[in-house]
Amino acid sequence: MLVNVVGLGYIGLPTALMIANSGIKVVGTDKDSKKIDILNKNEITFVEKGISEILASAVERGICFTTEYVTADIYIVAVPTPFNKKSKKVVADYLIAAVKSVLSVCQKDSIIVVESTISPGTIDRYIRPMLEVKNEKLGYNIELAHAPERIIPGKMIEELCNNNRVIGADRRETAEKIRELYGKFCRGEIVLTNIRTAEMSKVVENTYRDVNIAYANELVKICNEADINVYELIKIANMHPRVNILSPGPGVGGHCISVDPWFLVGDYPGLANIILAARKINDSMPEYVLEKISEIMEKNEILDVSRVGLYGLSYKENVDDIRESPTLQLIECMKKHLAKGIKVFDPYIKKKIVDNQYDDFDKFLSEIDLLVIMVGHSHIITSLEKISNKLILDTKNVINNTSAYKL
Ligand code: SAJ
Repeated sequence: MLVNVVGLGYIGLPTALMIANSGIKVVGTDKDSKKIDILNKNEITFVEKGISEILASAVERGICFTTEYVTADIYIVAVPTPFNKKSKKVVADYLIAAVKSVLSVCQKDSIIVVESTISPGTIDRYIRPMLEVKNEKLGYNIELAHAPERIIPGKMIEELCNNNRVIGADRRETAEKIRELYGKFCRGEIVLTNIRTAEMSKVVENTYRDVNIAYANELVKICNEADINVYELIKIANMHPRVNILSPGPGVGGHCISVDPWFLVGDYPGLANIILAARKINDSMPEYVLEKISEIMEKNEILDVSRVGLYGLSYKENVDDIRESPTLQLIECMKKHLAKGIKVFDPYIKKKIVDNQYDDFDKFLSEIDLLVIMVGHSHIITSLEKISNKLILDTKNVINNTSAYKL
């Protein structure tokens, strides 16, 4: 059997490597030739625990990386599916283009598995009609399946092996074949359903988390008004056997949780009310941090915003992914207020993304009076001595310094 994994990003690459390591022949395809060059030098394209090791062993087992699509038995398509910020709907262009390319090379009875996150109904709307044309025209029997990923950056490999997953397909037999493939590396339970339910399950799971984070973020605002320590409150509430409140923070980033709920809002505008409210609360958090910064500056007579440093640019701890990052949202917000000069440091981001971005932590610290922890990278937790004499706003509640301001 040959599997062609299309799209070698955060999901496609680890998936391709796991399948190759299970002994199946895999070709990884990506249209980005620079990425392919890097992978062909056996180097990784993003930071993730354990990925170098599984890349090395997959290479030993013969995985190939190319910009070409190949004739295979099963295709796994894991290309980006951005969303249109205005219409709040999924942009399926990359997915459509990838499937079109697959259809130009695939054989009679191939199965195309879509892993990319999509809004419910996307496969029926855009992908199924393309297949039907090909099947009818050539007498082919190409089948579709949807196997949305659930892995969390920072623990991708572990979760690829252990998470339960869902596979949606039109025919039970097709779903069974895909279950067999994923079962080669996934020890979790793999349930089978139809394509629409599989599409919806992914979006619903991420929306569930967004709504729960929004609840924590709303609580922080209420507690600040009520003069109650939100962290102590959450700890107490979570002692209840059926309560599990998440942690407030400077906003919700990443390409999933901050995006997927919009698919439901976009498709069901009159119905997705809690979901929309949650999105608005989470999107308001970078501005809330900005207000806090301004209060602290005033209280401590810091007159110049260039004496303030944001720690962390990635969307969350210990990853180098900056998509929809709260820090970037905060910087955008500052631009609206015409405030310039805030300094930024992230140990995971070497490439220059924003103005006044430092690559040397000590230099960064020496040039600021107020340190704002936006991301709780392990690095900051092991640098406590270096920041002990700093004024700190810890938006992630990661340090145990009682004099630090919290959200
Ligand atoms: N966050 C909070 N408070 C919390 C938890 C998270 O503010 O208590 C923030 C994070 O700092 C980050 C954002 O939310 O900015 C999202 O981080 P995350 O760790 O909750 O999730 P992701 O985006 O890294 O991964 C999610 C996961 N989905 C769920 O947990 C339901 C993952 O399983 C999915 O595979 C992934 O989205 C995806 O690709 O869809």
